[in-house]
Amino acid sequence: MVRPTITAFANSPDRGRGLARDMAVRWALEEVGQAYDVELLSFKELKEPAHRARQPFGQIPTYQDGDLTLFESGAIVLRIAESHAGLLPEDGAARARAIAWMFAAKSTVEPVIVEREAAMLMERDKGWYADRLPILDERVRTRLTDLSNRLGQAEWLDGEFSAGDLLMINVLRRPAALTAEYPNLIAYVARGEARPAFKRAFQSQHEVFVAAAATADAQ
Ligand code: GTB
Repeated sequence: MVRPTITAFANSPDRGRGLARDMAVRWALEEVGQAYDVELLSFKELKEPAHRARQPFGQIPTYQDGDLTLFESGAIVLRIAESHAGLLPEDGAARARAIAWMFAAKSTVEPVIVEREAAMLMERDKGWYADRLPILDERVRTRLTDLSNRLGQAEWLDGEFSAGDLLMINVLRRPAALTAEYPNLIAYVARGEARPAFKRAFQSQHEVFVAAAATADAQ
């Protein structure tokens, strides 16, 4: 059987912390027990026509499985979850709710965190930064307070662990997420990170960083 191939950074700026979006795809593949190959790409290769043919925006991750080529980490995780058992409930209504949490992670929670992160990385030296950062902080807190209230002391967002939890936990792991202000969200992320599949995914992306660092040292 042909294994799917994903793409990831050859030199991830996160230095092996599992913050780039291939992490969610790796974690999903590990959860369902699907072996996979990884094609590592330089920043130059990302923007070349061969990669843009599979990812129009010149980004990672992508997913190739037989004739199917996909981009967008959320769509890839959904495809993995739909084509394997283990990441979406069998019951139709529960399945739809789990998919709603996937969309919530990617379109309701992630954008405010990414906006804050982008400002912290790229606007620090701008005159407006000191005024803008508290506004972005509050937007993140608005989302996380609601998420924290909904999760309460539950283990996962809606019953069993699902692809919705997987994507949400990936989003909450971003350093700009302010997750540290919410004890139940800290515990939720820790439960995700304790899963053997998460650990395997983390380890495999971390090994890419270790190997790249060793090569750089040898040069
Ligand atoms: N919506 C797309 C998806 O979910 O697949 C977004 C994909 C995306 O943003 N990919 C980024 C990329 O390829 C890598 S993950 N960027 C290169 C480019 O746009 O030229 C974003 C990311 C990058 C670095 C860190 N980090 O260093 O901590 C974290 C997250």
